[in-house]
Amino acid sequence: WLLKARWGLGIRCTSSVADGAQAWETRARKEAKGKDPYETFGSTNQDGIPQKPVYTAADIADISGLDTEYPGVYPFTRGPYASMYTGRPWTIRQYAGFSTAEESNAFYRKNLAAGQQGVSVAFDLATHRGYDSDHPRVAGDVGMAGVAIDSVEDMKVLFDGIPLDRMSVSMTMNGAILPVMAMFIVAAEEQGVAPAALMGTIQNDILKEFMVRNTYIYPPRQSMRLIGDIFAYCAKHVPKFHPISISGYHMQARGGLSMSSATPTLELAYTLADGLEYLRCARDAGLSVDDVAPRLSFFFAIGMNFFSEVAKLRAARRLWARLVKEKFSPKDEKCLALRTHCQTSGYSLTAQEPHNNIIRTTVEAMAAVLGGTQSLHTNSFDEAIALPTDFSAGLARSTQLILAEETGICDVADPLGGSYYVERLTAEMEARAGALIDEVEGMGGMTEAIVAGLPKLKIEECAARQQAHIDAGRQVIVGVNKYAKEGDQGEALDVRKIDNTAVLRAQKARLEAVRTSRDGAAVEAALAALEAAASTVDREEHNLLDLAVKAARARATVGEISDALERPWGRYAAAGDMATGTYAASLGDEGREEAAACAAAVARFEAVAGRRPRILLAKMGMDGHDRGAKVMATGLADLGFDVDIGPLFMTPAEVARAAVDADVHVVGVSSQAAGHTTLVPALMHELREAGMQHVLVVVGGIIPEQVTWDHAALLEAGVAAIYGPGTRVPSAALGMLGLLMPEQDR
Ligand code: 2CP
Repeated sequence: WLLKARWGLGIRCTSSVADGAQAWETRARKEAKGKDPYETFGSTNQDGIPQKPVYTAADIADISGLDTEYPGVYPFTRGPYASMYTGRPWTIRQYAGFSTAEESNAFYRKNLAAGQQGVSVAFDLATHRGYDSDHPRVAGDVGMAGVAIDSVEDMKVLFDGIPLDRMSVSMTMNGAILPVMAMFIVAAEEQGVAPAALMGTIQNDILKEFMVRNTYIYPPRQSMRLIGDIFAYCAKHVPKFHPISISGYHMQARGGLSMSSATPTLELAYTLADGLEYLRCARDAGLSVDDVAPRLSFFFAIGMNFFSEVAKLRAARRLWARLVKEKFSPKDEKCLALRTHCQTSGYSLTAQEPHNNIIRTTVEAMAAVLGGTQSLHTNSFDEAIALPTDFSAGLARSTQLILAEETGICDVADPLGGSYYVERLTAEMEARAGALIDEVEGMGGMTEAIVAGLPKLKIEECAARQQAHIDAGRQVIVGVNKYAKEGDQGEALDVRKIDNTAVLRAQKARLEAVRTSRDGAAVEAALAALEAAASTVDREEHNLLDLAVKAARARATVGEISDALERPWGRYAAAGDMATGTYAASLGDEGREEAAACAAAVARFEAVAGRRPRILLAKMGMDGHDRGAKVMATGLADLGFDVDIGPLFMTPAEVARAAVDADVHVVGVSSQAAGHTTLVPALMHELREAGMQHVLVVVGGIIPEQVTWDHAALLEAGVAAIYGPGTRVPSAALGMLGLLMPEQDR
C-alpha cells in the first residue's frame, strides 16, 4: 500500500479529464474577469508559436511514439546516450584565447588545473582570415579577439605541456581551416602524438560563415571542396577527431551583444540543413555516410527563452535522426545520434549592470543541460565589455561545476521528458524547422540557397524584427529597456586589456625567425603542390589537407598556405544586401511615436541641408560580425536616413574614400572585435587627409565604457558619439541628428 501511494498507483481520480478541464476554465475565466482565458493569458513566443496558458495530456495525445522514446534510442529525442549524465556529465569546455600562444597556453593550463575538462581555442581574426600577423590589412586585429598563430612554431607553444593524446581540443576555425588543422597535426606529431590518437573538434563549418560569421576566405563551392578533403583525410588518418562542428550558434547569438538575432527555430532549421549539405559533400568526396556521420558534431546557442532552448535541443536530435535515416539510410545507428556543444548566448549579455549576466548565464546553462548537451561553454559576465578576466572566467566555470555537482540535475536522464509543455513545444519546433529545411532542400541544398542569398536575408530580417521588439519594449531586457538605472555609469570593472602592438612585435619576430631558418626551396615546392592540387579534380591523389600538412612541416606560414589556394580560387566578397521595411513594420504601437519623432527630425534636417542625412556604416579590419551594423542600417533606413553599407574588412583609407565618394554626413563604425583603438584613430587621420574632417564619426559595438582608456581614446581622436550594446536605433538616430543640426534648427 505504501509503495502504491508513493508512486501514485491505484489512487482513484475524483473527477474525469473533462471535469478537470471544465473546472480549470471556470476558474481561469473568473481570473480573466469573464473574458476568454486562452486569449487573456495566452501569448506568442519569439518563434511565433502560440503559447497556451496551460498544457495537459490532451496536448500531446497526437504526438506519435512518445511512449517508446528512451535516451540513447532512436530517434534520440531524449539524448544520444542511454545513461546520459548519470553515466558521464557533459564536458566543461570554456572557449578562450588571446594575445600570444605563450599567454593563451598559460591561461589554459591554469583553468584545466581548476576544473575545466577540455580546451577550446579562440584564434585572432587575422588567423581566421588567412593572413600572417605582419600583413598590412590586419594590424588592428593581431592577438585581440583570440590567439595569434602564424606557423607550427606558434602552435607548438600553444599546446606546450597539454598532452594531445589525452586532452580533447576544440578549435574554432573555418576560413583558414587548412593551415590551422595541418599545423595542429604537425604540432602533435612533434609532441610525439600520432594523428590517430588526436581527440577533439574543429569548427570547419563554412556554410554558416556565409550566412552570419563572415570569416570565409574562398567562394562557397571551392570552400565545400576543401571540407570534403578534410573529411576524407580525417576519416583515414584522424578517426577520433570530429572534423566539423555544425554551428547554429552565430545565427542566434552573433547579432552583437544585447542586439537581435535569429529565433531558436530558424537556428535549428538552418543548422540541420547545413548538416545535410555536409553529408552530401562527404559523399562527393567519395565517403559513405557511415564513414562520416558518427563523427559529425553540432553547436547551438542557448538564449534566455528557457523552454524553447530545451525543446530546440530535443527537436534537433529527433529531426536529425529522422532526416538522416530517410535521406541517407546509414547502416550504423550512431550516424543518427546528434551530439552537440552549446554556448550560452552572447546576445543576451548586457553592458549595463553586467553582474546580471551571471544570472542570465546560469539560466541558459540550465536550459542547455536540461536539453541534454554533451559539452558546454558558459559566458563570463564581462564579455559584453571586454575579454574575460581570470576572475570572471572562474565564475563562469564554477557555474557549470555547481550545476553538475550540487543540483542533482545529473541524477536522471532527460528529467523534462514527458512534460506536456516541453513535449508539445518540441513537436512544434520540429514541424516548423522541418518546413524551413524543406524550403532549403527544395532549392538544391544549402550551398545553392546561400548562393541565392536566402538564409542570410532571412536571418537579418528576423534580427531587424527582434530589434524593433526590443526598442519598443515588447521584449524585456532588465536594466536596458526596463528597470534601467537613470544616469548609471556602470560599475567600474577590472577588464582584460590586450597590448596589440606588443603582440604584433612578438609575432613579427617569430615569423622572421621561421622564415630565415627554414628550407626555402622545400617551402616553395610544398606550396606549389598545394596550388596545383586546388585546380585538379583528382582528389584522392591530391588531398588538400595532406598537402597542407607537408607544407606546415616545412614551416610554411598560415598566410602562405592560404595564398596558395587564393591564387586559383580567389577571395570571396559578400554582396552588401540589406533587408528594409521589417524594422518599421515590427515597431508596433509602442514604437510608432518615436518613429514619428525621428521622421520629423529627418524632415527638419532635409529642409536645412537640402537632402536627407546620409550615413556610411563601415566595418574595418578583420571583424566580420556585421549583424549589429546590418540591424542599425535597416533601422536607420526605415527611420528616414540614406544608408550606405561598406563591404566587410575595409581599411581606414578605404572607408575614407567611400565617405568621399558617397558624400556622407556621418560615418558609423561598428566594432565588435576590439580593433577600434587602432583603426578608428587611423580613420580620423585618413578623413582629415581627404579633407573630410567635417564628417561626423560615431562608433558602435563593444567599446568598454567602464574603463577610461577606450572611450577616452576614441573621444580624444575626434569621435562624436559612442553607441554601446543595447543602444536603441531611434536613440542613435535622434542623437546623430542632434549632433548634425545647429541647435536652433533641431
Ligand atoms: C559520453 N560518453 C559516454 C557517456 N557520455 N559514455 C558512456 N556513458 C555516457 N553517458 C563518452 C562518449 O562516447 C565519448 O567517447 C566520450 O565519453 C566523450 O563524450 P562526448 O559526448 O563525445 O563529449 P566531448 O568529447 O566533450 O565531445 C562533445 C562534442 C564535440 C560536441 C561531440 O564536438 C565537442 O567537444 N565540441 C566542442 C566544440 C566547441 O568547443 N566549440 C567552441 C565554439 P568516444 O569519443 O570514445 O565515443 S567557440 C564559439 C565562438 C562563439 C565562435 O564560434 O565564434
